[in-house]
Amino acid sequence: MAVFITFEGLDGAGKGTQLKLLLEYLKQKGVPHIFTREPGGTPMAERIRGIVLDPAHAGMSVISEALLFAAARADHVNNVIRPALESGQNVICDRYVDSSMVYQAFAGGLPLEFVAGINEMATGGLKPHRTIMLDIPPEVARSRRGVNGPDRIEEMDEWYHEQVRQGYLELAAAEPRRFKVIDASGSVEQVQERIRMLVDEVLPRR
Ligand code: T5A
Repeated sequence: MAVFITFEGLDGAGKGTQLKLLLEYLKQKGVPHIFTREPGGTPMAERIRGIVLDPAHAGMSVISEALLFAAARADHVNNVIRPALESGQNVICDRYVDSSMVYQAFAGGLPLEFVAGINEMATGGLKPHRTIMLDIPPEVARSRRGVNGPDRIEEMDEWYHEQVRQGYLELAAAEPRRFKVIDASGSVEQVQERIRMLVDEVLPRR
């Protein structure tokens, strides 16, 4: 059976850097996989990504955010993630439902049950086998963030990003077998080594 592995963390935690290295590793090992991301992964979901992250939409309410992320996710799960898993491809995904739980509920203030409920509908209850969160303090994440100018959510204040981090740690404590937290303040190589161990643990034996 193929596995579904998701990556989480604050903006700038280093997911992009680490995922690139992980994908090279999986390719070298000959592990069948696809890589995808949220928000996005299908043409429709990529268009929603453009809307929801656009700094021009500064006044967007958190409820609109939650519904847009869930709408994008429903399309992504139905058209990319489930078909890949059913055809035996392991799925590596940059962000998933946990991002909505921490950004829109823990930090955004929506009730946790509401965000969990719309995502249950959107995904048909599909959960990752493993989630790896790259953990760094918000100030380190901010200092690492891109040169391309912040998106709408990156522009939120330090308090917001601290709530996101605390939300992740609570989710990890509630589901320790699925949800692993890695200290991402180490070197790129150290973090990658830990990621590979956690991924190898859940990959199907061949
Ligand atoms: N969102 C998303 C929600 O609110 N709800 C949802 O349901 C979903 C799905 C998406 C945004 O949408 C929000 C969350 C996000 O705000 P995104 O465009 O997908 O955002 O981007 P991010 O996930 O935020 O990723 P970024 O590209 O901003 O950052 P990364 O990928 O975490 O970091 P990366 O690898 O680009 O690294 C940043 C810099 O740090 C350096 C890198 O070289 C790079 O310069 N770096 C290191 N430096 C020192 N030591 C290390 N170990 C380093 N690792 C990386």
